[in-house]
Amino acid sequence: MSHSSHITAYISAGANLGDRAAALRGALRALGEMPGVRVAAVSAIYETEPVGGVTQPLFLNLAARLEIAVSVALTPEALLGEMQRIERVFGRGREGEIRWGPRTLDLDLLLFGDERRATDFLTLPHPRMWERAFVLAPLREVAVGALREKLEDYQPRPPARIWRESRARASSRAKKGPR
Ligand code: A4P
Ligand code: MG
Repeated sequence: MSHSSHITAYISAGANLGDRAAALRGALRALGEMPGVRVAAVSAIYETEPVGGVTQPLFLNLAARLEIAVSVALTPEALLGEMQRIERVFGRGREGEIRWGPRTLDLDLLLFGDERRATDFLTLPHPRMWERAFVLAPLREVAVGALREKLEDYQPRPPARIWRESRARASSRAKKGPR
């Protein structure tokens, strides 16, 4: 139970082409298969309006908390490299992508412990995470510790209040919960 035995990292995942939910699930599975990486918590899937000006289909977005064993000495750069490999696996054979345009899978590394980076390859914390409801709403569900406190009072502001939960998740909740 020692808090020093693992590093907590947060990722966000988005998809708006193809079988979006399958890409998100596949990405989580692939991350969980990395040595020393445990997918400790996964948010609901949110269906969100595209942000960034390009006319494109709705996204599915989720966030996850990862626990990374200190013993494997995984660097944030190595984790992002693996995330990009996973993106390529799920993007294979799809049409070319434009920045902020449609994609079969986009994985962003939001936070990796207290690490800070400011390179083109990797910026930590993720520079745009605090502006984006499609990141913060799911992140709020999986955050622990100081991040959880920081997000506790987070309320999406218009025009960011634009998501709804995916139908699949909403109906599984409806089954479990009271009417
Ligand atoms: N990079 C640097 N820091 C990071 C980091 N912390 N995590 C570099 C991930 N990547 C990081 O990323 C572009 C470059 O950022 C890479 O070379 C990487 O090394 P990319 O994923 O290849 O390209 P992108 O996603 O098209 O660009 P960008 O700037 O990352 O876009 P965003 O910010 O990811 O936004 N609307 C909704 N509703 N939902 C979405 O998920 N996503 C985007 C993409 C736009 N609008 C959206 C959504
Ligand atoms: Mg990205």
